[in-house]
Amino acid sequence: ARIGVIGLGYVGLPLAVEKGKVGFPVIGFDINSKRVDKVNAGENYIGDVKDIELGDLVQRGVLKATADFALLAECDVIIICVPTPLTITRDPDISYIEASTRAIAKYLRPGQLVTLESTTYPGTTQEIILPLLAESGLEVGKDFFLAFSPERVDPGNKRFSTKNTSKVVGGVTPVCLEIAYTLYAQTIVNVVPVSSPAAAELTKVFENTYRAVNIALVNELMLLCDRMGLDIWEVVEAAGTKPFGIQTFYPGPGVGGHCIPIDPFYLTWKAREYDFHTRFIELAGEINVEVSYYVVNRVIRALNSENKSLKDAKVFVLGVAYKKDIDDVRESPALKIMELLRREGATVSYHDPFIPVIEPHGGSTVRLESTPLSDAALAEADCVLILTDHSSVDYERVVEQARVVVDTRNATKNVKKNREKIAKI
Ligand code: SAJ
Repeated sequence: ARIGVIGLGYVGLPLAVEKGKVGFPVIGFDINSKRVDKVNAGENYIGDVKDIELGDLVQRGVLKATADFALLAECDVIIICVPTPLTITRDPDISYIEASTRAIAKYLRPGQLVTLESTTYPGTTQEIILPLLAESGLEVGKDFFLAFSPERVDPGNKRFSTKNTSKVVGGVTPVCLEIAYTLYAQTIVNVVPVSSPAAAELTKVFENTYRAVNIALVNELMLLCDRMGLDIWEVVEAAGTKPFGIQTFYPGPGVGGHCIPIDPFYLTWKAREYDFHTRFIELAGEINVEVSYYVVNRVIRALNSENKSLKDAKVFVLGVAYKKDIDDVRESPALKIMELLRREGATVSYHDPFIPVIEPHGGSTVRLESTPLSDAALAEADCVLILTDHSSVDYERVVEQARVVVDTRNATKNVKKNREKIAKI
């Protein structure tokens, strides 16, 4: 069976390589011609994909990329892995899913299986995709087959890959489920069938909402611990020793990435259609946003201890990626925090080994480049602010050179000397 993957991003490209590696001929579709050219030149741009594997598959003609969606007609299986962001009013933006589906409908032919993998609100497959495909006149479950199966890749996770992460699948009809199940079972160790696409859609949004609310819980405790003079990091670690106990979450400067800050809003948006107000989930979202403002407060307090104010202070941020050892700055709380500091009159620079440049984006028109980590850069800052705890940074040196350090990730936990300089959230 020839497989078509629409969307060659952090989900689609690893998936295309996985399918290619087990022998399926794969066509990758993307509207971004630069990406198409890179893939066809064997040039990898996704951290979780091995350059050599991509290059080999392209070389052997197993995998090719195109922006010509007419080639969808050649595919027996079509997997949609396009982004599902929020609009500026923080409503679900499924325009990429709709555009992909319209392209598929144009070339839909008997025998094709279409599966959606993008994270979205429960009901998308049934209410949006199915009608668009049915316009072709073909009948679902008879002429073509439709399913939803969420991707669960955890960017940068070395232990769990596409292959050994259980795969949940929901089909529009029993035959759709059976065919989708068979497809996934050929390359994934454990496939978990559920009764409908909506059940599979909700499973995924639940998983990420679960993370968001648990992160909000430790963030709220972090705010309380600050007032009680307790160390939240010690408490979280100790609580983690409960047998079969809690999954350990850590406080931070806020939540970033393309999933955790976004997916819960897909659910709360859909819930309103059923006159249901997901208060708990929305409150968690508010707390995860509030902590970014709290970090600014901690910087102000650290500067005050040096008889300095935020105005005209030099703040040197260490780590802007949305989480450690990741080269992705999307929705990173660091962007918001640096903007807030600048608004208060601080001069903000940053160092991040994974993020050489921050292009102007929604929050600010400033284009920033990563400052090389030097003793001078550390010493001349009025405050060093650790927002992401990349493993490659020498925190002993950071604390030694800095005047004062605000650490939002407990990155300095192993630092022995100069601990009086560290303000831990
Ligand atoms: N964060 C905390 N405290 C924590 C955990 C995370 O503040 O205890 C922050 C991180 O710093 C980051 C944000 O939350 O800014 C999201 O981190 P994350 O690791 O939960 O999220 P992603 O988007 O990198 O990956 C997650 C996957 N994470 C894990 O399984 C650990 C998983 O939920 C999904 O497979 C993936 O999103 C997705 O694509 O949906």
